Amino acid sequence: MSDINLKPRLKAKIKTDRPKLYRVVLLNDDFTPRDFVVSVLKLEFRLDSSQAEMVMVTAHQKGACMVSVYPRDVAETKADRAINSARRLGFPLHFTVEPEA
Ligand code: NFA
Repeated sequence: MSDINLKPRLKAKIKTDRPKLYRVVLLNDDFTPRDFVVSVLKLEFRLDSSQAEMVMVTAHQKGACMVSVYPRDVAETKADRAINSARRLGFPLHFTVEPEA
C-alpha cells in the first residue's frame, strides 16, 4: 500500500480580519446649545433620547464623552457630518475619531 496521501485538501481557509474599530468622541464647548447636541446625537449617531441626553451631559460635565464605535470610514463620515451640521449654524461643536485601545 502506498503511503502517499492522494486525497486533495478541499478546505480553503478564508481569513477575514475584522475591521479595526474607532471611537467617536464628543468634546464639550461653551457655545453649542444642549438641545442641538442632543439632536445631532440622535440623528447622526442614532442614539435614543435618554442616551443622547446622557452623552451630552457627560461631555458637558467631564469635557468629553465617547459616543459610539464604528469601522474607520463610518466613524469619520459620521463625525464629519455632525461637525458640518453644527458649522452651518455657526456652532463650534467638535468630535474626534480615535482607534479603540
Ligand atoms: N456646554 C454646552 C452648553 O452649556 C453644551 C454642550 C454639551 C456642548 C456637550 C458640546 C458638547 N450649552
